[in-house]
Amino acid sequence: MILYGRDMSPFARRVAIWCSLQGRELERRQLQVAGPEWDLVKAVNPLGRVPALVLEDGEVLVETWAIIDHLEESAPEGKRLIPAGGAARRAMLQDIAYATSTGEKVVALVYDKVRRPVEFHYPAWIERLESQIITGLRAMDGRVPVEGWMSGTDQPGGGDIATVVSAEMARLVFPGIDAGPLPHLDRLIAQAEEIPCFIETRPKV
Ligand SMILES: N[C@@H](CCC(=O)N[C@@H](CS)C(=O)NCC(=O)O)C(=O)O
Repeated sequence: MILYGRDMSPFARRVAIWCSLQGRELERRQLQVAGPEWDLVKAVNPLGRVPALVLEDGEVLVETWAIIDHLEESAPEGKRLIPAGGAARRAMLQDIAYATSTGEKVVALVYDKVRRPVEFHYPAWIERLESQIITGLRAMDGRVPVEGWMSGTDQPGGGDIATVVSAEMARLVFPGIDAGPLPHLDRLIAQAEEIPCFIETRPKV
């Protein structure tokens, strides 16, 4: 399979880590959606967005949730990263939801604060995004257990992946955003950073 999207994208990085933890072979195309490489992304996803995953038979999947759905459905029982049902599944999907929503706000802030020329900044909107990132990070911290993985098993699950990539992205790109102490997130990130696929995909700013 071929994954389009850089590790700087928390969405693409999530798919890359997911594939790795499931033991899948993955070729990477670390293309930037802003700039001249956009045409190469559009050739795969007409909307010019990442991640896009090209399957072995050439079929293209877009949107992280749809890609993850395929990875989960096609994985053998012991390799699935989301529980099959019940309260555990519901909780993990909410872990993913909080982390993904926060990640979306971080990406929005990149476009509205970093990429948009200063004369076109809308300060009230930037302030709103920053406050959502802060409350999002705090909500994520509150969902991380005191020890172990959010999955409740001896290995990271889908919620752990989503939480770590969104929190790391927020810190790497906007180190000035102060959400106060986030001890559980700090611990989870440190734990994840002992696993090769988290280290290898850590974006370099
Ligand atoms: N809802 C999408 C969001 C993906 C997303 O926002 N990707 C960004 C890069 S981090 C992108 O492609 N931005 C370019 C654009 O939306 O035009 C998903 O979950 O896959």
